Amino acid sequence: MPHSKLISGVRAGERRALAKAITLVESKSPRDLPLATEVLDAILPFSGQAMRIGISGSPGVGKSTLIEALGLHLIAQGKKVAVLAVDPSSPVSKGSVLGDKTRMPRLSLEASAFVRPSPSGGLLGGVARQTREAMLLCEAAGFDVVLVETVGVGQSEFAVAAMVDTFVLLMQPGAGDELQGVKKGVLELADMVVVTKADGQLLPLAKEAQKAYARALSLLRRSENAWKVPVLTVSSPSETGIAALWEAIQSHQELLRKSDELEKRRQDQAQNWFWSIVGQELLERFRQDVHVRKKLPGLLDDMRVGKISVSHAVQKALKTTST
Ligand SMILES: Nc1nc2c(ncn2[C@@H]2O[C@H](COP(=O)(O)OP(=O)(O)OP(=O)(O)O)[C@@H](O)[C@H]2O)c(=O)[nH]1
Ligand SMILES: [Mg+2]
Repeated sequence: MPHSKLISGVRAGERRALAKAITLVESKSPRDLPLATEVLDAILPFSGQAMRIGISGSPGVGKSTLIEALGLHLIAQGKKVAVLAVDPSSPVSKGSVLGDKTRMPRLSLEASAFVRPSPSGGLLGGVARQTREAMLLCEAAGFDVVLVETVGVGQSEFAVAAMVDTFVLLMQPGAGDELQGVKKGVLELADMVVVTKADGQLLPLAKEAQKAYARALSLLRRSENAWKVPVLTVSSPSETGIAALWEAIQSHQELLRKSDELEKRRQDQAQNWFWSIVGQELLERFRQDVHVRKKLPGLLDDMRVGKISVSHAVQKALKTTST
């Protein structure tokens, strides 16, 4: 497909063009980079109008089931919903979060939904960057809401929080030690906390967890704005709490928009991405540099046996680069 057709196809909301454009920005081939860059630049003026929402939580907490329920709720309101995933831990072929479509069987079939699995392989930085670019493409294709699912392993919550407006953290119902599984710093990222599986035998535990998180959050200081992080409960299969969750997301977005914080948040995020990509690329160039590759093993050996200090080894390595 010539790139002008690809761009106009994305703009017209054609799924095939959108899928192709996403594949292009996911490509690891240097040959595709100029075209990918051109497409991204062309669609950029038409991006930005969607609500960007991150959905995170530990494996099996109920992210996909909740996204399916929330997505269907939004489609019933006439919205177009895109779902993307950041999951560097499992290649798509092994059936990752979204690769396994059965997890969102109904949403995947909807004409107003676009469900895209995580790009396969690669390091978190690369996967997250491709997801962010896919998000821009979905916006240019006219999607009103972009939901980004990420499993709470490694640093992926941080990567997703850095590309969305509203970051939703899902928690399991559990007795007593609910807070144990929460990674340090992740609770601080949350714009809202949702306790899942608030049904059947788990309902009392979910209510207990809700109170515990509300207590924990009241002890956290968040200075940025007047937003008070709500703690909600949902039961996705019965859609209980889904409408309330959507209302909370809308309230958060309204607050961001009213205070001009949305614009600022997105600008800051773009700048942070810039530096993070510069960092990744420089590191990669350094690693690939012919001189570095020749000298590095010896340098590292000297450093390991204590012949030279770490900082001396760093200075020497940086001096060997050809750039
Ligand atoms: N009872 C009940 N079960 C749920 C609910 N939400 C999810 N489940 C079940 O929990 C299991 C995991 O749900 P998923 O939605 O796949 O969880 P996930 O967080 O997307 O999992 P990963 O993507 O593998 O990390 C499935 O068996 C769901 O049927 C809920 O609200 N109530
Ligand atoms: Mg999932």
